[in-house]
Amino acid sequence: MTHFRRAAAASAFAVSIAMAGTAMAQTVLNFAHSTAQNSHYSMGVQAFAKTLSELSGGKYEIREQAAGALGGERDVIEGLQIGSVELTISSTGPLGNFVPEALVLDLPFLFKDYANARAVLDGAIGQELLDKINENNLVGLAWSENGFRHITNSRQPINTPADLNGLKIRTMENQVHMEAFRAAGAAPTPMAFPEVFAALQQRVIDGQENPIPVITSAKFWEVQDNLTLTGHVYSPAIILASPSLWDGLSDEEKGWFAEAAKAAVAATRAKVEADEANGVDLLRQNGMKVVEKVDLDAFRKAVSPAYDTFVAKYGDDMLKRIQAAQE
Ligand code: EAX
Repeated sequence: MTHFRRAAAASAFAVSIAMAGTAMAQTVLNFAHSTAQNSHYSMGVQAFAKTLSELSGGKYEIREQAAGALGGERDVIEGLQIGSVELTISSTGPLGNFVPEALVLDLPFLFKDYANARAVLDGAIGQELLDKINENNLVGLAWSENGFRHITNSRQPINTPADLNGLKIRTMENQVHMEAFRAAGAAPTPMAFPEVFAALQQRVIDGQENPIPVITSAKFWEVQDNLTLTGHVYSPAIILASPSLWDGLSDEEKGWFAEAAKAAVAATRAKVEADEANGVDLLRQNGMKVVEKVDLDAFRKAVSPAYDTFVAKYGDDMLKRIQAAQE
């Protein structure tokens, strides 16, 4: 059954409940994401569900669709646009395909640390990008978090960019990331996240890159031997709603969803912090070899052509403003 038919069936489920008995009058909304149950995203969905149920007196119930149950992130975002899915938390990986202005966020080494990234996304620049999202048949509820991305692989420890040479590294479906890894000498292989574990297991690809919360919740130690802590990209996540859901809400209800999104962001960020504190040890305990001392300047230099390509295509206005906001 294709993900669209699955989503359509699930949405029909939401509608049928409402018709079943006016007394119940409950609407069940699908909230999809690509990571495992109880991952950083899942904590956000659970907080969203709790807050929305409380504020709506049980009128709205969230049905978590974890681990790519409704398809990869790009599929789900398309589903939001046609109304077959109601809510998602997604990385910005595929978002640039729908909102090119958001691609700036995927430039490597753009954000200095979590504090700076959160401050920029919670501020005027973050709001401006949410407004751009709202112009593209999507509803941006809030900026959440995926985390700083690191490289794993099953071939060899990666100490320098030269060690990436010829490695087939899975990237998100994101032109900035593909350009960065290509420039660093790897063979970037764009792929939806739900396909990554099997592709690593079957050695179709050698490696991938993700934040610690994703590497741990996906148990990548089962298919990867090496981790290099490059922190090469701060990966935001975005909480999105479908316009067909949003346009049917009253102003009061829109306030409930906004509050629920705030609770979701706080829960996800807290889980990211916990995973950052304990995750590397967990990966080591499960047999991964970890390269911690990384020549970041060498990696910055190796991926810098991605900036040239980006600026040539999209200009440097927003880029300069994000850099200035961190000074
Ligand atoms: O958003 O595709 C990815 O590598 C993402 O980091 C993952 O789906 C979580």
